[in-house]
Amino acid sequence: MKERTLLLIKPDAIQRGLTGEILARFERKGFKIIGLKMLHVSKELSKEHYAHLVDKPFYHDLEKFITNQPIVAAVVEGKEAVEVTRLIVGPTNASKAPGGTIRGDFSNSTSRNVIHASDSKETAEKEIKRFFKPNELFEYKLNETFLYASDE
Ligand code: IDP
Ligand code: MG
Repeated sequence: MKERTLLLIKPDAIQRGLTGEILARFERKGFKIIGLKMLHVSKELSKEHYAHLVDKPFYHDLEKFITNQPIVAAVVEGKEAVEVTRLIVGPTNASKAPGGTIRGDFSNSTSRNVIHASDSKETAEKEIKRFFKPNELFEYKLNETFLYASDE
């Protein structure tokens, strides 16, 4: 059940020097990083990515926050990547996120919750295309027999 999903390390995490720590958690779990880059999010890209939130009262702050400083975007691949990365990330309101999750360990806020992860397989496909061109994604071999059995 190999899947791909999109992660965005948000400006608050970059500013706080958490980029390496956050990426390390996905590597240690056994995910393969197949795309990685730093970029500035434009207002247009923000409106597309957060289309489900543009009418919310907090959208103006969210857009300002996400477009003001660079982010790091990553595509990770592995078993049940969409669901498992959401578990590693934790719930949106980081104040209520359990310890051991990224949001639980590094944030006490909903609006500055350090990371984005796609919320479904369909969203992941769209979001990966939104942030990465095909030639920015890399195929390479890892010896996955150390991660899980071939029938898992
Ligand atoms: P998610 O990031 O856990 O998928 P979404 O509901 O998709 O959560 O919201 C996207 C982002 O918008 C959140 O991560 C957070 O930064 C921001 N956001 C969502 N709800 C609120 C809110 O009630 N107040 C402030 N910011 C919010
Ligand atoms: Mg979301």
